Amino acid sequence: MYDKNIPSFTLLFQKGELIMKQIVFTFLFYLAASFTVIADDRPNILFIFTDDHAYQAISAYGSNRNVTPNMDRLASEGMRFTNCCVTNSICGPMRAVIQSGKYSHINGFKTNNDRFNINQPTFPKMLQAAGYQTAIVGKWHLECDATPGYDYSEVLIGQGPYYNPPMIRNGERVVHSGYTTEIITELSLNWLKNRDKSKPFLLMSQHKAPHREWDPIPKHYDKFKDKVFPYPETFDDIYDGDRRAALEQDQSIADTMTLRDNKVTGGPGNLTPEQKTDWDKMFGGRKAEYDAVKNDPVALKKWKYQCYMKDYLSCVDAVDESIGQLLKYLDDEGLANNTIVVYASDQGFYLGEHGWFDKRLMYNESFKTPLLVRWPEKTKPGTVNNDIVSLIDLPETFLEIAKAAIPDDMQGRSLVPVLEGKTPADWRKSFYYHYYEYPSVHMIKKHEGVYDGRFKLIHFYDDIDHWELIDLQTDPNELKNVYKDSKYAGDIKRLESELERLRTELKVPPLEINTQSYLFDKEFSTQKRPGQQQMFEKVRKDVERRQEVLRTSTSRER
Ligand SMILES: [Ca+2]
Repeated sequence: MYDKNIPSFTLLFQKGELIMKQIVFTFLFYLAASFTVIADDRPNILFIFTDDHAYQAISAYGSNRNVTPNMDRLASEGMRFTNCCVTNSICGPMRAVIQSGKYSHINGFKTNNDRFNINQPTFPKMLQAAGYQTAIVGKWHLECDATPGYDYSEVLIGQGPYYNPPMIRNGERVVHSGYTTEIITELSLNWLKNRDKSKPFLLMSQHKAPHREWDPIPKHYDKFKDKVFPYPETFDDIYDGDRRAALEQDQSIADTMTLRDNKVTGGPGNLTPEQKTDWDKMFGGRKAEYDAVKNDPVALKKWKYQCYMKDYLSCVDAVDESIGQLLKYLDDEGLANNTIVVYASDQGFYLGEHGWFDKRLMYNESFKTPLLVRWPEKTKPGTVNNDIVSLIDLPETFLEIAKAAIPDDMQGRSLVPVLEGKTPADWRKSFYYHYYEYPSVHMIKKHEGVYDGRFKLIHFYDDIDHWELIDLQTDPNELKNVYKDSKYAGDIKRLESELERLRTELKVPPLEINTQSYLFDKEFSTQKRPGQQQMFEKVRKDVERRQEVLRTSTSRER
């Protein structure tokens, strides 16, 4: 390529120029490359997740029991969703849904007794491959030790305790001392401070709180210790109106809530002497209070509820404080504008509605969950969204935000247009639900159902074959099954075919009905369900008593 006639010194000069050009090009290339990294302005994702946090316990959702200034801040600076549904109202399975973007029957984690197969595709793995720095801190609860997809993980073991939690940090066991909510906050902040600042991040900061048994610390408990909480409208529900599963549950404040739940006996087994002193200061008086009401069922139920609210809301208070600290970090570091902050709970919870605690059912308090999203660059502050959305939409939302490909077999839908205030015209108008864990703790029957914004058609199956239709327009508290009311025949037909359409679309296999099933009211036998005698016996006694209340109330009406 060089002219043979050119004198050698000229050739040398040309060669030198070429080398120089190469050096300059290489320098510019690396400069450009490093500039590309610096200029990776894809938004950060801060996902703050809790366990069993009822929307009724957030002031932005109208709580009449507590105030949550930092959650409210997310609502006033972002979007509050009023209609966020869960696919299966229980802890581990909902976490698996978020990891995989798929319903329980596809991702394989249907009940808390299952294990999540972590080898399947998950959205954090995809974000990591797309150049995000990924971290998870706190409750994992997928019953598998490995956490692939995360550059950093420090997770609780199983449910994890409220105090002094052992955790698994990148595969190694470590033990912390202190209050778990505060430890999770501190670990989250530490990771944020020490992260690789050249990459956008995903941080999942996942609390154990406010899961049962609702163990607070004095700093938060003192705020509530003398408060008297209002009772929900349905506190004294007697489960009439043809609601079999409601009648036959084992999650009532009256019958199921334990003395440990109410801090009369027991407590965390791993407290330091100082923590034990604080604990006794908080709860030393509970035994005498209990003794004063224990022989009066009406007074006892109310007292248990008051204890429950004090303890539960103290745990929520600690979470709210945690959110405040994380938001402050984003403010201080100038990250608030380019970080999408999502707050959600793995499902809703009963705070005395229907006389219950816990979750699992397709009724509103456990089927709906809080969802607050702040995204300053896209979402108008203070907006309220009523579309039917779900936690199953989050993985696709995060992938779209990260400009990563969304796999075809994920079963939610990205919320990005919704967050931009432009809900697509073909957004879902109905939603499929399925709960599987029975017989098990709380004895909530297996059920599936469809929700269309006004109605819920629910099929309880396994040891019963019971259908319910709830008309939320006339019955917002869900106290009456109108399935047998002929005036709804057309609605039932429409909802049945919608249920079938969704089952097909979502690839739901035929219902697994236990062939060794028993009929609750005909043959209450424990022999066909070995190993669960005690649970069945307890529920049988509770149900007999409830049926007596029902008979008495019906005869009074006559
Ligand atoms: Ca939960």
